[in-house]
Amino acid sequence: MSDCLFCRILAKEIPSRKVHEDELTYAFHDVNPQAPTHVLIVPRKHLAGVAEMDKTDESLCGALLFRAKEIADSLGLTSYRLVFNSGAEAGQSVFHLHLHLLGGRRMKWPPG
Ligand code: DGP
Repeated sequence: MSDCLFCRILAKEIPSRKVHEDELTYAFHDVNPQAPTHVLIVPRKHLAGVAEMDKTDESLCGALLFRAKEIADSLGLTSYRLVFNSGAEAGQSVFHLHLHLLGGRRMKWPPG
């Protein structure tokens, strides 16, 4: 989608700091990090968010989660938080499905 920010990052029209890529996913550092490590894992397929997934996206969802675990391992993180913001009221600002991987500092719970 030409008007989607993360599709444009995937197309390399907008630069990003790559962490990992494979046939299904692309991972890069968040431009506005909320922790010493803040990586976004996105599917190459455009989906607006969690709410737009359907049954056919079940394995893609698993791939995002497993990729996050592999990236955390590769970065030496033993404690980290994984977040999907779903919908504007939950804090979603970019409407291309993405998983936040945050680590490197103590985090509060509940997040607020
Ligand atoms: P969310 O609020 O859950 O939709 O998260 C979107 C994240 O995307 C937010 O943490 C900031 C990040 N972000 C927005 N624009 C850019 C960009 O151009 N480059 C990168 N690397 N990250 C971006």
